[in-house]
This record gives sequence, C-alpha cells and structure tokens, in this order.
Amino acid sequence: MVATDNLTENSPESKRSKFDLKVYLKERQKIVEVALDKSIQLVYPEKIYEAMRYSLLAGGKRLRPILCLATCEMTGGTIDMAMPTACALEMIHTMSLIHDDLPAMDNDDYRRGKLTNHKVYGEDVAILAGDGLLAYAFEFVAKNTNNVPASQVLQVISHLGRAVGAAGLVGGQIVDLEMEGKTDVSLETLNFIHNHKTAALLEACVVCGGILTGISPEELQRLSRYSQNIGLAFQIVDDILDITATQEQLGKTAGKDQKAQKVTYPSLWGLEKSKKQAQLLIEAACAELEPFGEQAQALVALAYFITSRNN
Ligand code: GRG
Repeated sequence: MVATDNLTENSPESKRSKFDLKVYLKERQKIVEVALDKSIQLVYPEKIYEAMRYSLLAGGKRLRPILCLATCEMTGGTIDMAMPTACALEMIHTMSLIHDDLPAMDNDDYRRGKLTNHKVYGEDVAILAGDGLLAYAFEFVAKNTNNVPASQVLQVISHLGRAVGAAGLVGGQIVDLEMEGKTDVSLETLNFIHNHKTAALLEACVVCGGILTGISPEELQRLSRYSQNIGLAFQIVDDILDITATQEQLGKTAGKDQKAQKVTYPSLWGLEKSKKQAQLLIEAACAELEPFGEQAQALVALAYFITSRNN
C-alpha cells in the first residue's frame, strides 16, 4: 500500500497512489487479448496457424502491448493507432519465447503455465511457428496501422527490426549462449546480455508508442532512457523471481538459473542488493517522465509494477 500523507503533488509516488493499476491492467489485458485473437485466423495450412495461436494466446502479462498503448495515449494518440504495433510486439515477444524454450536454447517444458510449443507440436513446427509470428508482426503493422503518417509507420517498422535483430534480442541471446557454463561473467557482460535480450524489446514498445504520435527527438530520448531502465529492472526482478517464486507462480520451471549455475544479478550481488538496484532503476526511469506530468501516471505505475510483480 502506498502511503499518501507526505507526498508532494508531482512525485512519482503521488501519481502512482492516485492510479488504480489493477483495474487498468485488467481492462488493457482484455482489449489486447481480443485484438490478438482476431489478428491470426485459423486457415489452411491450419497446423502452422494453430501452433502460432497456441503460444500467442497462452496468456502472459501482456506488458509489452500495454506499454505501447500507454505511451501512445500519454503522447496524445489513441488505442486504435497503436493496437497493430502493440499486437506485433506481443507476436515478436512470443516468438522469442518459443525459440528460447527450444532444446537448442534454454530447453524448457513449460511456459505461461502450459507445455511449450515444441512439446506440443514438435521442434520443427515450433521453429516455423516462431518464424511465422516474426514475419507476420511486420506485415501486421504495415497493413493495419491507420491514421498515422506513412513515414512514422516506417520508423516503427525500422525500430522494431533493430530491436529484434543482432543489435537487439538476437545479439543478447548469442552472448548469453556464449556465457553458458562460465562462472566469471562480468557485470558489464551481464548488462550487455540483458540490455539486448530483455530491455531492447521493452524499449521498442515505449519508443514505438511515441513514434506513432510523432513526438520530438528529445521526448523520444527520454522515453528510450525510461524504458531501458525499466528493462534492466525487469530482468533483475526476473532473476530474483527465479529464486523466490514457485513454478505455479511463474508458469515455467523455477530455480533454473541456480541449477545451471548461471551468473545472474542475485548471484553477483545477492538478493537484497539486487532488489535495491531494481528499485533505483525504476526511480531513475520515472524521473525521465517528469515533463509528461499527470499524463505519465500509467507509465509510472507500470514501472513500479515491474518490481512488485510475483510472476
Ligand atoms: C527475436 C529473431 C529473434 C530470435 C529470438 C531466443 C531469442 C532470440 C532471444 C531470447 C529472448 C528472451 C526469451 C528474453 C527473455 C525476456 C523475458 C524476461 C521474458 C519474460 O517476459 P514476461 O515475464 O513474460 O513479460 P509473459 O509470459 O508475462 O509475457
């Protein structure tokens, strides 16, 4: 519970205390689920569309699309303008989870409380389901974004491509794979991995929401710093939850990092310092939102949600 007695009018804590995040998340999750369900039809060849839909509609917090919608609204846009990009971000995130769970990568049997894609459909189909989602994400933005100048849609597509490729997720994943079995991973390398593997896509969610409304380069820079900070905090909390949460809470195997003797933030810093660092990153993130004033309350609340979540 947030104490409200001695909060200044404009402090992030003050904005957060007036905002019902639980209601907001529930309502946003609902509209995102509907849009995702409509985004992919079950047509011939049904097998691939079924596999794509299996993971895309398997639940999850829907944090990425919600961040995109929230940023677009904060900067003067509408939900309709951002929904195709929001769905594409969830398609990209889902494909990265499908590929991450493959035996050649993290080799996991459960995700979002269900069997992983390759466990249900086989590795061959799971690889194709990921590829199908990735390609469709770009098609989906290009075809379905309305009431946004074409140059801004192009900028969104370009930003998404960069976040996904070797300068983003793929780059983070390759260094993560290279570090497997090593115990002398530096903080610098760990930050590189997670700035790319986790933060790059969260950054794209927020920045693309701002690109759609055509905000200034300075504002985009602020949003980029906000989201890089919440991205790293997100990963620190993910590492903490791997130790402290149950498989039921996580919807995936718990305790995997310790079992694999993986270098993580808690293994470098311990649990308490990791929590503190995540908190500091969230505070730094929210400081970037000051110029957006009251309009930023959803992004502030979403940032604090990252450290308070239990899955
Ligand atoms: C993107 C072309 C391309 C290939 C994929 C496998 C891979 C390269 C990258 C791995 C990316 C990855 C799985 C990063 C972890 C990110 C992370 C912390 C995921 C968990 O996100 P949550 O908690 O999950 O938001 P839900 O299920 O709630 O959506």
